[in-house]
Amino acid sequence: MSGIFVTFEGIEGCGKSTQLLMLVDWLRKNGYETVATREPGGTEMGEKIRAILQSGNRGDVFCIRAEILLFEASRAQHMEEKILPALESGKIVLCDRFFDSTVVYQGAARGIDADIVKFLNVFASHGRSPDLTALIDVDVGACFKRIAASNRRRDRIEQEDAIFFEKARNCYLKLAEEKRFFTVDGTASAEIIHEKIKDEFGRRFF
Ligand code: T5A
Repeated sequence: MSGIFVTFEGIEGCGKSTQLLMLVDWLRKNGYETVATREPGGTEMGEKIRAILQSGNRGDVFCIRAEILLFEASRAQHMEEKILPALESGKIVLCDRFFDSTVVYQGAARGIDADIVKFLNVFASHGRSPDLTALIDVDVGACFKRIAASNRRRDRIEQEDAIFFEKARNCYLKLAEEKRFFTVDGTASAEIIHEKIKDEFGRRFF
């Protein structure tokens, strides 16, 4: 039996982690075996790669080819060790970011050729795409305010400027024309967004 693979995407601070947790909670309460995970990370190796990717500051010597390969290395391990086995055993997998983040951040925002990004994404993901991707859309200014309000250190990528995140957001909105996506206005309350995602999930899979 094949499980269901759902990913959550959006620029920093859009509220995707909040929504993922709310959906996990709802699914588990309704008796569905659900795995919650994230990228980069999700495995022991992936979490070490995540620490490398997020440490340091914007502008540190960190070549973009090395950066994309680290995201893909984390993904390859994640697919093989955690996501594919869970899907093969019929579970629902909810993942905070997946290969659309690479299209958006390393492709559109950093400028790596789209065909190279696509090739690496297919290779690392074993050609498995999400069944549904929830895009939580919030404008860059509002996201910056949320991050500032959270009072935590901005990681290396979060230190990028508004132009970088505008490119990322525009690319997300373009990607979201695909049927796989469900776009929701992330400026509504967390409860309203959750209702919408839950309805869409039910409509597609139940
Ligand atoms: N990356 C990742 C790449 O460059 N390439 C890749 O291939 C991949 C996989 C990962 C970083 O790596 C990059 C992108 C990222 O820079 P991450 O762990 O996903 O980072 O971190 P962020 O995107 O920065 O995620 P955050 O956890 O900071 O933000 P979320 O998940 O968008 O938002 P969340 O839910 O934590 O909420 C942020 C704040 O907003 C509030 C929350 O309480 C919190 O304070 N909030 C709301 N406020 C008002 N209204 C709502 N509806 C709200 N929902 C949440």
